[in-house]
Amino acid sequence: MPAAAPATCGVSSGGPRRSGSPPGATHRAVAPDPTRSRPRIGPATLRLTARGRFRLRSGSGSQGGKIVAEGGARADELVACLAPLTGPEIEAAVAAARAAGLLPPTSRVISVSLAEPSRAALRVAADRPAPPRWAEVLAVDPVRHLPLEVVVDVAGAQVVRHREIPQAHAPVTLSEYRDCQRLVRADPGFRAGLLRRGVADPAQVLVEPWGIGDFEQSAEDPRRLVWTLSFWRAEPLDNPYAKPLTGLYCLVDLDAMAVLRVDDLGARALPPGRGTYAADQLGALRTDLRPLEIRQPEGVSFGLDGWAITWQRWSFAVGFNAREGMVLHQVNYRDQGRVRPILQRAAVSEIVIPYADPGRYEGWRNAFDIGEYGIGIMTNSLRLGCDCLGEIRYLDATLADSDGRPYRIPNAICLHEEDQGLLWKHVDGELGTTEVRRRRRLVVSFVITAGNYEYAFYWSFHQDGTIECEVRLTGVVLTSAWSGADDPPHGTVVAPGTLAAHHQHFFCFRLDPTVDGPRNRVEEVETVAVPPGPTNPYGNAFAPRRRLLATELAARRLCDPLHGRHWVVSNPHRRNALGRPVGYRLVPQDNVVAFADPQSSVRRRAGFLDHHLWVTAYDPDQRHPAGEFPAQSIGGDGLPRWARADRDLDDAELVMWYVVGSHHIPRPEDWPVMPATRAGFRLEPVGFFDANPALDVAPSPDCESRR
Ligand SMILES: [Cu+2]
Repeated sequence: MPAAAPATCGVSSGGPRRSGSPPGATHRAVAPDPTRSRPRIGPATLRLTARGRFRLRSGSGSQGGKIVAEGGARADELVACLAPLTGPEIEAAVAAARAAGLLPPTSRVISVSLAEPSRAALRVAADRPAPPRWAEVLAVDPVRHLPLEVVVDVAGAQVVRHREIPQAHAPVTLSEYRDCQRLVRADPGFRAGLLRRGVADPAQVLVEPWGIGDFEQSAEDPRRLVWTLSFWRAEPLDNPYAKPLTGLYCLVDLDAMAVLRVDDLGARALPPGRGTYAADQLGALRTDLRPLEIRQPEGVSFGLDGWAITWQRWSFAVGFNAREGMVLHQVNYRDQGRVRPILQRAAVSEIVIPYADPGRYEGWRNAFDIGEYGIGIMTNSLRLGCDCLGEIRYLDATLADSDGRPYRIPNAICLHEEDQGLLWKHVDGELGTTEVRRRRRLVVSFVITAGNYEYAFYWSFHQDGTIECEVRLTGVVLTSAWSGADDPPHGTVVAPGTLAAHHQHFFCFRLDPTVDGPRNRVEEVETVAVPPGPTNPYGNAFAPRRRLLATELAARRLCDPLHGRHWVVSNPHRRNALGRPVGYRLVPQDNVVAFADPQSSVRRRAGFLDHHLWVTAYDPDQRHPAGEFPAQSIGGDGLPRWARADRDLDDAELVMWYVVGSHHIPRPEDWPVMPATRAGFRLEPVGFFDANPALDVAPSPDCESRR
């Protein structure tokens, strides 16, 4: 949305913190032992300079050093530019917007986020100050039914620009979600429906407001509508999804905060179970597991300063906003003293869950968790439990509530290292030697709760140059009461009287590649068999086939695992020691097509589901694959619209959009809480290095190579 790139950039209110004072708490499995001295992997630290800027200094190992961004800019300053807004910055931005009369008293704040500098603005020369910090205040005027956007220069408390956005429906705010729940519980018509189902106490009813999409409303209707599903805790500690109050629905006007209609399609018998999964409710638990400790007696091997992270040869910055949750910025790899950029930015940018039940209201269940709500606001505080193990550092997130006041999510982002088995190995039988290296990875993660579901996002950095993105899906499946056949066509009976509809989870990741520089190209690579003949006399030959994705329409692609299809993003201006362009490849893992009809509401509104890969020319205004405001959209916006421009992609600033589908035909084992399943992709170097970049990983001290 920042249309004009900031011209210059002075940072510092809200920049990274001083080294040695990580912003979150530390969870230690084992206290560090300062008396032991093993070679460290070499964290680097950022120091606050007298000018209020940040300079990277080497850690105790040999791998620290100043980060240099593409174009020679000071990456440490740029990292500070990209840090999320602080509480005081949020307050200052909202105050400036109010003082300018741009936030009416009745307005509700949706989010206050950093207006990120464009790529052009970040390519500042080393001798120029970094871009200014701008805040983007997004609010809704419920009286005029309009989203409002105000961009504020934080340091100067000046409004840079503002706009009203007609014909758009703003996402649901946190307070609206809760107000809607209270409103429905208090509604006489809803209460009458509860009584018809034997439910006397509305306080024990879970009401879930769902986006209404383009159902029940004309495109011209500016009101913000949701509809509600409801579930009952028969006992205070029960799993509410065990008793779905199927057939009872409310239509709510969020702007007026009024129930428009209660539809009771008739009560269905409630399932008998309680869906219990809490440890203190289950009775006897297993007692045959002995302790398994993750010990890092000398502490972590990564460097963390504010939002800047270094580990092994990697450096990057973490951001956070209300819509996308965690964002990665400026992912670089230091290779033989040279800092080489790989990604400018990476984040999940939309999540859509189409459900397959064609019932009267069940067919409306098409959640857009990012565009309709925002997953930053759904982010868990990881203070409790064991989401990560070992020596952990946390980062807190700061967001704005519906009144524009900052609030904190303590321990929103988790950083930790993991041993991941074998990195590489070879036994030379003739020499009798064994060389083996353990694989360690740095994992940066956050977890959200989206109603019944949990999504845990893990970005992992490996010693061999691989970047891995994994989503783990867990939580509770969405249920309906069911009294029909045992083998329903659109779902699975997961417990007596409990139907979990078939559905799919789609995650659209936005990746801004900068492989060894800003201008890249993308090729599709798949393997084909060579026809038998004079050049293939034994019929055994096969070979990869490369095809340049030269324009946006040509770059809309589906996965094809049967031919090993993947996509290589490369820099035609940089070659490796073998004379080939340096590159990274996007390697799909399990994926699936969307099964909803192409003309269905969800397919029209989430047009990006038509393809697994999209590549577009970089445009800082093109940020969200289903458009800026997918709530109640009629479709057509976002990637399908942008790609119609069919811009040239060869040797250009690019954005890659990768859509991962997780197909979910529920099974009884998914009840009452689902074992985590996985979806994701990898980014692997392909000719980016001249040889295995992990050759210099030292053998583990306890596993020395032996002759
Ligand atoms: Cu699922």
